Amino acid sequence: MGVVNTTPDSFSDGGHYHRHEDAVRHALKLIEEGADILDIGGESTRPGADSVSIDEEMERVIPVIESLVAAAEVPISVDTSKVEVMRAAMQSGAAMINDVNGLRAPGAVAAAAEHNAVVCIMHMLGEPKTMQAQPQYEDVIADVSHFLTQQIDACLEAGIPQRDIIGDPGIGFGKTLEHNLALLNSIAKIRSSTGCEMLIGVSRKSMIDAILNRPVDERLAGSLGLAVQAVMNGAKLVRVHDVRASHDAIRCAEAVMSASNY
Ligand code: 8Y7
Repeated sequence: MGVVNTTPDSFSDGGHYHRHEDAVRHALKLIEEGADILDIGGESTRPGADSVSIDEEMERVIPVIESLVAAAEVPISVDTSKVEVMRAAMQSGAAMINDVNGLRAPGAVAAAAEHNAVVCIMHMLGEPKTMQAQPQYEDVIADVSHFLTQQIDACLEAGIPQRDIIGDPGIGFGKTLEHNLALLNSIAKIRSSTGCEMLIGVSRKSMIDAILNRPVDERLAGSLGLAVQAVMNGAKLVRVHDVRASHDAIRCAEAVMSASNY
């Protein structure tokens, strides 16, 4: 899954892709680089970020989605927590809803079901504004699995088929480094306890800084190591900024994983 930001304040793209044409051009480049899905977002969810209005988010993402649905052959995902944006995106031809809020907004599950969306339910402790202030868990693996199971059950009840539901432990969303490492080391366990395929987002995240002490523009090698590890631990999808490098790293790791033993 390639990340397409339409946010002027996105921390990792420095706001270069906030204009419509730039976002579309960037998205098409990510497809050439090997992206199987594009994730279009209009609200920064970095720690401490302010939220944007419905109108502002619509203006950012909907024209980009419309252009990409017309120009691209891969499914388009909308990265939003707002029901209005979900609905507009699906009406514009998006196939998937990626919600860092785990479809907790009133009406979100129903909107996804009505539009036959594929959904990614992500776990987040608290809200982007405050989530990194002393996150605490009884048992991070059990707590995250429990939340995902609850939201997955709501989706199933609303008629979304199991195969269209993806889970995500939400790396960096209300988690310490130790929480993130434990979750990444337990992808297979979370997958089997929820019954869903897993999506993992680690690209350029601050946990790499916490391990290696690297600024955001020097986290590619760390991102690739974590992405390969996530796939080896059972992740089905990885959400990345650097599509070509991630594609190559993962394809090579997969070639070894699928080889026979002599
Ligand atoms: C994730 C995500 C972000 C993630 C899913 C960033 C929108 C922060 N991270 N969605 N979104 N999983 N499903 O660093 O880990 O890209 S935004």
